[in-house]
Amino acid sequence: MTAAPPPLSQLVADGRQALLGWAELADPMIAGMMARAGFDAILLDAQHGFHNEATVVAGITEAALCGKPALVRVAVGAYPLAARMLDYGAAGVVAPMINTAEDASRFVTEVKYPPLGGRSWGPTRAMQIQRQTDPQAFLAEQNARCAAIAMIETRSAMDNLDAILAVEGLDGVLIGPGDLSIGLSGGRLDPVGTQVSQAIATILQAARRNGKLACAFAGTQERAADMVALGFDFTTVGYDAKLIGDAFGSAVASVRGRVDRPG
Ligand code: 3PY
Ligand code: MG
Repeated sequence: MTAAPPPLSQLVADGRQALLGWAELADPMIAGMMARAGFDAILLDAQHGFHNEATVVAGITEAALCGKPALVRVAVGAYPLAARMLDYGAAGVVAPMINTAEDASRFVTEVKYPPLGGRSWGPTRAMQIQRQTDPQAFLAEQNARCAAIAMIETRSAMDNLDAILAVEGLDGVLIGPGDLSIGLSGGRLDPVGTQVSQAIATILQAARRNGKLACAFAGTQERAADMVALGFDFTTVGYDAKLIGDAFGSAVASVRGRVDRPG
């Protein structure tokens, strides 16, 4: 049997930096392909991506087959779903549009067991994914193991950054550069512009100050390399629909280029 997927904290121990495969497409085989390709962890996107509860269960299982942990991004305000994703065996949950410390606290309450939070007990599948057969031992390590990650992607979140990061039980932040650019500019999508780049530096410093994980969404390989160079713990490298679409496009262009070549 493959070893159990490690917790996210282990992937970034001793200053290591992890790459996060971002899966919008709901076929669980995508998660497996990403895991085999070398991504350290996989995120299944149930906000803008096409994942539902059944495909999340399958995607987490497929990643676990390769010994890789899977996170799930839930929809805006869907805090109660966080605990359900963890019951399915997710290593952590990403909550979009966290704007205040109150938002972060409500989210943490769903992710952590008492006394830190209010998560309800029922981890049949999560115990299988973690290869844990002792319920008390499982319970004892979950609050440290299951990550609550808040997306910082609005002007309000920037205004409340330190208060959000100070929430006990919040493990880290993930920057959403698309929404952040729209919010900061008052309506322009510019995820790699100067305004967002400055905000990224501010968020990274604030995460470090508060001892929390710093995660970046990067839409391209070039941008991902920049985020790794800045020191982010987790960085995405584009996302499956774009990477696959690009690969199709270059395959077609390559064949057409050979066929159409004069002489
Ligand atoms: C954003 O850029 O706003 C994101 O949420 C990344 O998916
Ligand atoms: Mg967003």
